[in-house]
Amino acid sequence: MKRILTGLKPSGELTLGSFIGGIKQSVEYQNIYDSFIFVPDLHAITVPQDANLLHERIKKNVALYLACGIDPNKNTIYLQSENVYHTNLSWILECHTYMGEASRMTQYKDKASKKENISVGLFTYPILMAADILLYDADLVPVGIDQKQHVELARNLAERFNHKYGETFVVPESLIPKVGAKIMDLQNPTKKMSKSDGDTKGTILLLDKEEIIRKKIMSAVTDSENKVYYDLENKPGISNLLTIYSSLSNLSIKETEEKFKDSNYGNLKKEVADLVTTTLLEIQKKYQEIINSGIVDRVLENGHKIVLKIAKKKYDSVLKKVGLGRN
Ligand code: ATP
Ligand code: LTN
Repeated sequence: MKRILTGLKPSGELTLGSFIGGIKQSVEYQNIYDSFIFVPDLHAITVPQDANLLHERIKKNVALYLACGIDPNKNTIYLQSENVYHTNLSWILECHTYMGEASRMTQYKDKASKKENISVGLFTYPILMAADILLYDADLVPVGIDQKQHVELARNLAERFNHKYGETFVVPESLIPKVGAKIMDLQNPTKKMSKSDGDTKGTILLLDKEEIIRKKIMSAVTDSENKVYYDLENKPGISNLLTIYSSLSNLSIKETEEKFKDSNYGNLKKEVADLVTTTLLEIQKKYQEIINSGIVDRVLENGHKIVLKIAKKKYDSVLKKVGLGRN
């Protein structure tokens, strides 16, 4: 059975984008693949974090994974920072990464151009991500389109390492969802809906209250044509609403367009708001049952035990090949 591995970093509250572009896919994959899902908390500190909030969010995210349908019996669920082999392997991979290829990462260039005093960690994090993946021989890595380049880097590093030292790593492939690959900000639909950019007016959080969700959707930015059809370039706001509807209803974009072809923008927004609130209220109900039940700690303990063994074995073989340690 192929192994699939993914993670959502706890850099902010999980959003509708995280659900549609990430978690929802994983819920489907868990039935067909050997599934690993983790909290890449070390990735969160590439940008400044409040320690208390981060602690809280890590547990919250695991509870949300479970509430969204990630089944602990079908997934190995774990916390990255509890397993030192991620950072250990990352160092070895860093020493096999060229400055040129690391500098080409567009997400880094984009983020770096907008901020001052960025950390070295923000620059090297795709290499840590490669370690996250290669440590477990993952065949498939479901990610949003923005992360494809990072999975490419992991592929290149795996191939380079295998070529130099002999077969060591599985060369992973990214798995990009066709619909809902990118959910955009409701206020600025040419920008990804993000959990970490501070402004939450255009971002639906998975734990937002119903009135807030409705308000955010009803005030989504659209255009002045008042005709519903999918056109990413000229109608990014409407296309985004259609994408959200399509992803949550499991209708295709074509079918969704057809459904709303005679609707005005107000009606479309109302229907999208209904579907989003129904979906999220159900998740929130389960979340409330889980968050203080002790399940999260039990799941993480169990996952930790499993991944530590796998990671140690892989890391030891890497040390040996590279010539590190006493043999
Ligand atoms: P941020 O929201 O802080 O920009 P991120 O997307 O970089 O975070 P994660 O939350 O770790 O980081 O992303 C987990 C997965 O969910 C990634 O594969 C990412 O592409 C996907 N994802 C996150 N936001 C969206 C979105 N708005 N639309 C589609 N997929 C998304
Ligand atoms: N870098 C990713 C999160 C992430 C990840 C991973 C995803 C860290 N390690 C390994 C898949 C596999 C992000 O920022 N979205």
